[in-house]
Amino acid sequence: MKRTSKIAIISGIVAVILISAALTVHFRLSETEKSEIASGAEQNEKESASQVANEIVNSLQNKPESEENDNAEQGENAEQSETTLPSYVKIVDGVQVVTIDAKEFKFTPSEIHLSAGNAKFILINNGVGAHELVVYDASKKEIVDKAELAEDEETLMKNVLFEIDELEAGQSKESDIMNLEKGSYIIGCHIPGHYEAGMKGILTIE
Ligand SMILES: [Cu+2]
Repeated sequence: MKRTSKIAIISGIVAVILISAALTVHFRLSETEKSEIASGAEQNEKESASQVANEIVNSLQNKPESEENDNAEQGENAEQSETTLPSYVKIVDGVQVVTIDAKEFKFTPSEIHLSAGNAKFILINNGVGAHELVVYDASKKEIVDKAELAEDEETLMKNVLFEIDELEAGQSKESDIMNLEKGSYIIGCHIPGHYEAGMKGILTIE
């Protein structure tokens, strides 16, 4: 083989190596770019998803986002109520759903805080005997107590905000959805002796 053809072959090989190296670098770069673009898009998606979530939470609380931004104090309050939403409350389709556990002789929770508006209650009897839930305005305690003693059902019905009737052990029952107004209410189990034994609590609607 002539020297010139050897040089031509070697330089041909070198050229192929250089071109393939250049192509590899280019390909890897574009892969990196692609994944960068992809992760950027993912981030955007995540951001818009959390924005949507915030909007839903805001609409549930009937607090427009602009109002929150206009007033720093109000924004702070909104944040506080979000972070302190008690474990016994779940928001389902804009309704506050409160789950109360009843057993001898205690309601859990016994101090309930809700916002005015739609709410429903689920009573679960985790005790061994029967229990019930009666809710009435705190100012009507005397009337309700007297009516209880006298077994005056009519007066009771008039003065009670709502009740979930006697449940046997292991049963649970939910109330209707009610539009609750601000106020202080008493919750109690009115099966004889239960209220006195500690089956009572307060419901504050703000
Ligand atoms: Cu009871």
